[in-house]
Amino acid sequence: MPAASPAVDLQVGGRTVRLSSPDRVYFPEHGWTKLDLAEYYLAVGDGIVRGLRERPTMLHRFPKGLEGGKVHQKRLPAGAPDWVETVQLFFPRYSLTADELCVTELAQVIWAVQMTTVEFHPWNVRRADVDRPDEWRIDLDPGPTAGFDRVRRSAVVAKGILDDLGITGYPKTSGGNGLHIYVRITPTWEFEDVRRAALAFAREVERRLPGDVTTAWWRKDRDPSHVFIDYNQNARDHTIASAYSVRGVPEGTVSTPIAWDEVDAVDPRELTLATVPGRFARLGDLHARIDDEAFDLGRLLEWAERDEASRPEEPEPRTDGGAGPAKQRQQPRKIPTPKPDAQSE
Ligand SMILES: [Mn+2]
Repeated sequence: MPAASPAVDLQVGGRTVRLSSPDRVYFPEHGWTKLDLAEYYLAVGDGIVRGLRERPTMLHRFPKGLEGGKVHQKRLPAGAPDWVETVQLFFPRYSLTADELCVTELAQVIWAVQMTTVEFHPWNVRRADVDRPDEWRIDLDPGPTAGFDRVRRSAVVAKGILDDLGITGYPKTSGGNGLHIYVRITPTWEFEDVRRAALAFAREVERRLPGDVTTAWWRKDRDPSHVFIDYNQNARDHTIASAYSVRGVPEGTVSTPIAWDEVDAVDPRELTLATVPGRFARLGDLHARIDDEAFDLGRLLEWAERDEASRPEEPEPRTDGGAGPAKQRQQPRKIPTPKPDAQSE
């Protein structure tokens, strides 16, 4: 047995990040190591920083590689250098605060990799206002027997509705079986209104594609061959993997920005930490313009009001940040209690 590999020093934008155990295998099926992971993030540096910039970010850490199990970590790991920035969040349900990683430069991403992070899960807010999302996330989750063709069709219809609204959406693979579409919005509305807008949008997709799409929250109410549009990803304390985040799965897939004209042909399984750097070098960041314009949810909130007048209220997930009064949360109302990410990929 060779001795443990010596640490390597990585130069990242004027910082030095020491990477310990660089030869530790994280992805056994491919033999990809911790150093391979760090080099992946260096190769897509502008992209991963754009996906995380100034957002509270939860870390999915794998201290012993994928085979050793995952740690979901809100708080910044101990021992961070002073240039690793954080943002403090308050979790009313526990009356606790947590200082989460808040990326402003690539070296902080690489430091998180040193701390065994594989996946980055940012909030849909930035630190300037952690109560008002600046990102609406359209999460297309295929049911267990839904083929990817259904996801493609759902995405194309979603794009058509966005076009009708004059809104630009930015698609990416989820790194699993689904697709995400991100929309930059003005940080004007609180989580609940963003969620209402997201539900109204999802219902419009469902109206146009009733044979492919569902918005039913309860799994038992869903056709497993349909695509669920998970509007609750826009609720407080729900996070999904960022653009360019590697996923902690044996294939090392990456949540990868794509162009709209790739929706019909993309094979998400081919977008991995081994292939995405070459693609990034060729195409650049396909989400590079996401911050150019922020959109308004006014029309969607009108749709929400219309829907709410004619349909029963959809359940809200209980989260760490549940905003309602305590007595309301204690009512024996049948509300879902997903852990963040529990029903998503
Ligand atoms: Mn999803």
